[in-house]
Amino acid sequence: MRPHNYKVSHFGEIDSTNTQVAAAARAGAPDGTVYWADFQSAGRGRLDRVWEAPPGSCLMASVLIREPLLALDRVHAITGVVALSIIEALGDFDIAGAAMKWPNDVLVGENKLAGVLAELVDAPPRAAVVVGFGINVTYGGPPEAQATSLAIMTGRTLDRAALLDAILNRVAMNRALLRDDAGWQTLRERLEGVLSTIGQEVVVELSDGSLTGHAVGLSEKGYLLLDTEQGRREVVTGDLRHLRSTGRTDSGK
Ligand code: BT5
Repeated sequence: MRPHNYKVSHFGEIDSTNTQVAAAARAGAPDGTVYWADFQSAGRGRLDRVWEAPPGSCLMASVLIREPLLALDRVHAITGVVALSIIEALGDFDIAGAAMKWPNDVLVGENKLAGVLAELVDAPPRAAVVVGFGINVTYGGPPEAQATSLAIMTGRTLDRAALLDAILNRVAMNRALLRDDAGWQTLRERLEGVLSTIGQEVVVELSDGSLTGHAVGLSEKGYLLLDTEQGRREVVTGDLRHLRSTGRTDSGK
């Protein structure tokens, strides 16, 4: 059952649900505005990359989140809230095995099942975040991507509307964890629990070069902690590649 405070609109075709929810946000759309579409003609990933899927093969949706009292340094964790919610919602359908790759992917093994794209919308006085996600239901991803789908994983074709409802329910619960310190600690621990990046040797591409290290956990602020040859570093954002698993340690806690 869908929480009452969502206003959900479905589109056969749209350019990008993120683009259109952002436009709606600038025009004053309320918290909980959700657009989802069968097909996107201009679906977007991060850094001007493309998100693509044939009609009806992928759950593509964007949610408007207005958390006016949220500290600015917690806004980045909305991506994690949604990735965690996707993984938990899959669990509601008895689908296990999905994990989060920092900062915004949901993987099965090393294959990409879903991507999350959170964008800050400048709509003073109530700044808002549009958070979109694409989850491959029957589409196995573009040829150049190392990807998978729920159908490949399970042999089942999930109902996209039912999956959307389950995710929206989880988001409603998990976003509340952002609002106070106890919730924040819980969220950090849950994210550490679903992050397959932790315990891996990784390379992060930063704007000024790359950084190789062992991912050990999330910092107090919710950023990725890497043990590198130059010591422990906190990584705020960047493109990340998993090199190999080195096993989890508790040193990041
Ligand atoms: C992401 O970007 O993974 C975020 C994707 C967010 C898509 C949703 S769909 C609803 C909403 N509206 C939008 O316009 N966007 C959001 P990034 O980490 O930059 O990954 C992008 C890369 O994923 C591409 O360069 C491809 O290699 C790959 N890719 C594209 N389509 C894919 C698919 N269907 N499955 C798996 N990988 C894909």
